[in-house]
Amino acid sequence: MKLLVTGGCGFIGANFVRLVLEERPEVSVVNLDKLTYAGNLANLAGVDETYGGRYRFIRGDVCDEPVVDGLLAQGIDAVVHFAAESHVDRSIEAAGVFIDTNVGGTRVLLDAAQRRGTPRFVMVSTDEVYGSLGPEGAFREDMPLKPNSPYSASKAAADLLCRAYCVTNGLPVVVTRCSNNYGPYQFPEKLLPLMLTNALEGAPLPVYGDGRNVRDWIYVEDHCRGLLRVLDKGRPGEVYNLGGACERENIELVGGLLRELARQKGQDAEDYLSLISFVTDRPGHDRRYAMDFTKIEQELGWSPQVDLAEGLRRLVAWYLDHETWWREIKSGAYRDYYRSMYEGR
Ligand code: NAD
Ligand code: TDX
Repeated sequence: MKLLVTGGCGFIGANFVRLVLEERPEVSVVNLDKLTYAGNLANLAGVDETYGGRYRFIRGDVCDEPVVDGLLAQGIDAVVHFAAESHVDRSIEAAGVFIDTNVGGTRVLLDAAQRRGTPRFVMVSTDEVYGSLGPEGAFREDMPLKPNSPYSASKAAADLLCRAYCVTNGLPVVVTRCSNNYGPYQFPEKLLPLMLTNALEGAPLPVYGDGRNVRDWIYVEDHCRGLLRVLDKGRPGEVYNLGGACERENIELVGGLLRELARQKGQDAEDYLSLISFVTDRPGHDRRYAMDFTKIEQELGWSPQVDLAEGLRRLVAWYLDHETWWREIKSGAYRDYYRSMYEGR
């Protein structure tokens, strides 16, 4: 089986590529990634050597029609589409690239898949398309989409384009909507790796608003295993919610993270907790997300396996063990390296 993974050099994509190559010897992966600020070849370090013949990296843009069409013309059995601009705060500052990549890029992929008869297409969407919940209840797949940020609006547009191509053209697309991921290789602009690496640097930990916004947290490996399940058995035209069954207020989550960090470092948690600083809220900040993932549980037999305590243990251990990885990102050294590596290509 030959998979086209888009955005495989990002956080979830890299975890997915590693999992597939490790557990599916019959699968080969073509990874199309533009290497934006969030794409990092170091996320797949060692993969070429370990899985040599089964992995190919192509630096390219999902918005580039000839490149995408050329790849799908080579006979791809399934597309797993991760590539996106993924950070809500950046979308508030500048929405253009979110529309270009998340909406335009998805359209390019769908058209090429249609033209080339690609038999399977998994669209990796997000819980943020549903908008914000009150204190009770959870998102279900049949709820209306009410995105509140330019990021979530662009993901909702892409998600609905998938639906339209399936209904109108019969393209076999399956959409997944997952909650907040955490784990190895997450870019340190997102809440948990930002707090963790700032704490290690002794820098302030900016908690937005009152810190009581609620997210549902899922360990990235659980998400990737769910995506594999959907790839194998998801029904075309269907949407599947995935979640971690782990709702936490941000301030509680950050406290848990810092206590775990202190434990692993043999330090006083107060040294880290004292770095927390409440800052101006994110505009349009969704108050609460929670997922009802009964459908994928019942239909495909998937449920999350890693609880928060275990996930935070793994997370902290990984970042402590991969200090060079995150320090290079924070220093900007890796951007300079790519610029020189790909200059003129
Ligand atoms: P990320 O920002 O870490 O990685 C995105 C990757 O896409 C990078 O490698 C980047 O170089 C690549 N990319 C961006 N624009 C591209 C383009 N035009 N052409 C080719 N490649 C391009 O993102 P992530 O957190 O790994 O998220 C991956 C996907 O999962 C996204 O679609 C996101 O919306 C979705 N998602 C993320 C979460 C989460 O908690 N992080 C939750 C649910 C869904
Ligand atoms: O510095 C911060 N301080 C803070 O309080 C940051 C970066 C975030 N926050 C808050 C905002 C959110 O309530 O923490 C929560 C999580 O924020 P992010 O890590 O930015 O994630 P979120 O906005 O919830 O979106 C994430 O989950 C869904 C991913 O970035 C998306 O790509 C995914 O679709």
